[in-house]
Amino acid sequence: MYQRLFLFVILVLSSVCVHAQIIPQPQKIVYSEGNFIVNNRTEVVCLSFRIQKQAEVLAGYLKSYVKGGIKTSTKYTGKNQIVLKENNQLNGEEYFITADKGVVSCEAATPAGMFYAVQTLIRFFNVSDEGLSLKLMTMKDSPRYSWRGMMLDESRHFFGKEVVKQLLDVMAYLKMNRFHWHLTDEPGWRIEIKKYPKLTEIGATGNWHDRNAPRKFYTQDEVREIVAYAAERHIMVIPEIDMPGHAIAATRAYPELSAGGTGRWEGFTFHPAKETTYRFIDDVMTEIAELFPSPYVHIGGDEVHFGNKIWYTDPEIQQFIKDNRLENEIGLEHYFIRRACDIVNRKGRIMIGWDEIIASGITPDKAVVMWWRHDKPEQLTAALEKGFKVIMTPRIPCYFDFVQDDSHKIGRRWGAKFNTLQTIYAFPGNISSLVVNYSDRILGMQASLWTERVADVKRLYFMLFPRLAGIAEDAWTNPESKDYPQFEMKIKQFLHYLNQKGINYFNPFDPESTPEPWGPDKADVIAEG
Ligand code: TNX
Repeated sequence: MYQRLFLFVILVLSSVCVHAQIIPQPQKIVYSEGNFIVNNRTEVVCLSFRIQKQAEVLAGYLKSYVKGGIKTSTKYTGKNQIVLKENNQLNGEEYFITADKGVVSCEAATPAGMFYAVQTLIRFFNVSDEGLSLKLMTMKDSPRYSWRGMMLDESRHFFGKEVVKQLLDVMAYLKMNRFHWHLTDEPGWRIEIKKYPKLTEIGATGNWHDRNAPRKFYTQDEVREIVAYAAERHIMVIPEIDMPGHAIAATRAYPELSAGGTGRWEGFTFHPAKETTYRFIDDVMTEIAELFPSPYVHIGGDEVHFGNKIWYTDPEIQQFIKDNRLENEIGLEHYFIRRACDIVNRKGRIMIGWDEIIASGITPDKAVVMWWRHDKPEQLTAALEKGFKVIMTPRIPCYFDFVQDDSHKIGRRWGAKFNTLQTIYAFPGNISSLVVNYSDRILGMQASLWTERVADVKRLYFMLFPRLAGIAEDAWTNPESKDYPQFEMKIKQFLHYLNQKGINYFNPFDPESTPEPWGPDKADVIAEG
């Protein structure tokens, strides 16, 4: 008797798990009684060439579970079939799945939508000794936001192609679709530019911890390989070439492009008053535009005031401000951004910049704003009110170089604030009125991982996981379909997935089981505001 009861409880529990197994949570699922059983007479039917690849992915998956294999067909019979069909009524990434006893159908308007449908379907099959089955249901799903991103800083530390590919795999698993690649900054320039070979001959040496670390960068072939790998997973790669500040790696390679300066800030900015600088940017952008099909190119634009002291005294720069009636150094900074924007636009791309660009005089048709200063919500308001499209990545809670547990010693804090899985999951609730009022201007959000204090892969994954799953669900799932206790259950399964892939993570349910990986330097321990 007790045994039966026990079995019953297990069954009920496992069906609860079936309901809760996927991140991000689909917008709507309605289950009904019964199962669709996959056997060796089941056919995968594809009704359109455009989505053929997804049919192959599905058939490939099913084959490994069904003795005697799976058939593919192009004829609809309505009996024991899994049907993939185009439905042009749906939006780009939207998909429907209906499972009844005779037919499972997946519908989407685009290959991206069908990619998500098939990935989802695969994860809803129950695997048992008898084979595969699927609980009967209808699912309607589409993302809340079109920009579901992750930024990786590979200038401070370089991780390389295999790591990036693995990250792209996990992103796709979480239905994330934008990889923002921070490729240049102070320690290293990480992308080959044919016209300026010294950028990587000289500029790629060193990292945040070690000025003399061996050269690390991506060749153009490797960039193409990664862009293609991402595209197969419906992920767009957006390069960032940071300017006019954070330019030390570039100015070390080509001192003639530097504005000068001393000590820590020597070469921090490009020379804003020299035509050669703008010619350089134009040339670099020509190669960037050839390599990246993305409609966007990110030009940074952040934190210029940190390192542009020399602008205030350099006679050539001061003369330039006068000649061009730029008023002051901030006017010059804005002039620089306008020129960069113009160059990017002339390559046929929309510029993205950090939220400093809002006041530069560029118009919303030319650029998109990335809001990062959580302590300046007025920047978000200003961008939206001016009509800019905005991507949200405020430090709190989207910067993953912040610690995720109070016991952690390496990484940032903002006063008492840091970024736990739970605070990430609550986003963007705290700014909801803006988010609602300007919903059509908010492209979405991203996690941004700066790597000053992330020197190796173990620590990289520790900082990213499982928090990235929080951003994935924030960006995909409407608030009314989100549920934190259920999300925590799914995170436990996500940790299993990471285990299988050999990917490191922080376990928020048992912090002691995953001690914080130490950085290479005692100075890594920071608790700054
Ligand atoms: C600010 S965000 C920066 C980065 C740092 C980061 C560290 C931004 C546009 N600039 O250069 O790496 O803080 O959290």
